[in-house]
Amino acid sequence: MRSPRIGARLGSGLAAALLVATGLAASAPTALAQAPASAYAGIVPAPVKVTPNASATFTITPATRIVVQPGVETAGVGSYLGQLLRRPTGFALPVTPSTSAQANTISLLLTGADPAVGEQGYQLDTTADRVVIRATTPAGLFAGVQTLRQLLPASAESARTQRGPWTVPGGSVLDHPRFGYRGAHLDVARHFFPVETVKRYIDEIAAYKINTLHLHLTDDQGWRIEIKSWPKLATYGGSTQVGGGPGGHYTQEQYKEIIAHAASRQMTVIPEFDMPGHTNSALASYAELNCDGVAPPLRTDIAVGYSSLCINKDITYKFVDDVVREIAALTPGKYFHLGGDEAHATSDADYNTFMTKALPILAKHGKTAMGWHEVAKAKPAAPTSTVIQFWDTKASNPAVAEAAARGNKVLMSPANKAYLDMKYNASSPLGLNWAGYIEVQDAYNWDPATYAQGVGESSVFGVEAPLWSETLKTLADIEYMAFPRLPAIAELGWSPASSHNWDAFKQRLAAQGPRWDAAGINYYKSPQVPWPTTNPGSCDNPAWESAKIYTGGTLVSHGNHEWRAKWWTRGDEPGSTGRWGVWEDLGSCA
Ligand code: TNX
Repeated sequence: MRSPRIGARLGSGLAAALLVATGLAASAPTALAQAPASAYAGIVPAPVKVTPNASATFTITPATRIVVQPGVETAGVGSYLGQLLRRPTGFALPVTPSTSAQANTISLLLTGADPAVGEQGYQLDTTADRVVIRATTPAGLFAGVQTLRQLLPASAESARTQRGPWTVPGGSVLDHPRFGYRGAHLDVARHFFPVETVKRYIDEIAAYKINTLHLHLTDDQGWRIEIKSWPKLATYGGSTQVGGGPGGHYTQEQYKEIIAHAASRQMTVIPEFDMPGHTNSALASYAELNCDGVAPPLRTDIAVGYSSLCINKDITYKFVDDVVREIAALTPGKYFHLGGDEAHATSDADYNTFMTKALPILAKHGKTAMGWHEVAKAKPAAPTSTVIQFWDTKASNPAVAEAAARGNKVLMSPANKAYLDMKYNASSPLGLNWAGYIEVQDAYNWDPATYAQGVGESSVFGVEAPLWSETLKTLADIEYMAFPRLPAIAELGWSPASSHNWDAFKQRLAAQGPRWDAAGINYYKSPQVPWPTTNPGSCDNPAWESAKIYTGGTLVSHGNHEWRAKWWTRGDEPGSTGRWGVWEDLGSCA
């Protein structure tokens, strides 16, 4: 897996990636050969256009300042950039408002951007004495900041002060997304995740220009948010989870905290309340929601399709109205997801009745509906404003094609490509496999605009990577399933279709590995990706050897990091079991 020739292979791969990303013709090999193994060629998602300038390098020093266009929103992006860079550099990096770029600054400006950047794109120019990011919106500046991060050494991702130097290679980027919506979904119902875990996941996916977090807040096994008018939903319905653990729920204050954190990462939260199926936790909490007036027991198994709200009771719609009213009032985003999937315990006629009554409740509270693709079958048809989330494993789904023909937009999450909870292969320790195994190349090799029959580019709302949590209990578990596949889906959502190329992508992905190592992200080291070779012995410790026995407290170097054995270990590769595994990551050696 780790051959000494990887360095050489990486060099040529980077040149190939550069070729794709810049759109240069294959007839310019000399120019490419002269280009350094440029950080510009390693950016994920691939930018629309990069133009490295090997003769200039900007270096962040203790005197560097961050300049922001006057205004609160831009100041927010500036202070975020400051937070990112202060920890590894140890520099002060003050943020000062000004309308122009100055020497020894990183400037975030809302003026002068190439109009091609649109609402979410940016332009980044690095010369010897400054970095200037220009955009038309704070979201664009934020995207530019994510690109800048990837131009810095990997150790810039460390939470502890590192040595530097903090160089940004000279060059320019002009960039804008293919789709306006690039989402990640997180199931906090099957296993509950605390606020800090959700915030950390937001931070990790924002780095790949994901701009929407779809929170799956309710399911059979748990109701995860306080509803003041129906308090038992959270206190009882949220009191367990898959496997029988204690579960948990967010207070409305905590939900607002998640939304505010997402907003500071230019990300919108879409709440999902899955109905009329996937509702056992609600039915267990309130007997009156059941047709027979009897509350079922809480469930901690992973079966699906057995629960349904009682379609012909008025109280069901009072319940829907109360939930939507309370949550809509706390949710700044336009969209509200009503689930609608796998309602196998609801007859088609009842399903239609439910959607006919429930969808207008969303509109009444000022929200536009999203639903899993079963919603496309509802009769009368859901309004054309309803976004249909495609999760099929088959390319042919006539109901979705008909909805697209009526004018509904379709969010692409095919389960056999984009589901981050599917195992990578038969030996993956986590995940399910009902939609197949999804290696990194499978997650990457599809086109959102041609995948589903009858759903062309103009019908595609965007892409989303769902992460269901039946088998996932911790942040490390989430990270292991999301990385490296989430960046693959993020690239499908952001990068031009013309840049799509697995051989180039895997090289760019490889360049992310040291960043995840430095950040302490627990990723799957797919054998499909030529991760850079390690740099043994660059710390003042012996290199880790897989055959050796180590006792607790021993220090080794591995993957350009320093590690301390937490207890007796043999054969456990540092980093392979997560941040708090057998080895403690003491940080990058850089
Ligand atoms: C199907 S996809 C589901 C979820 C499960 C998931 C597991 C969809 C809309 N429903 O309830 O958690 O499979 O992969």
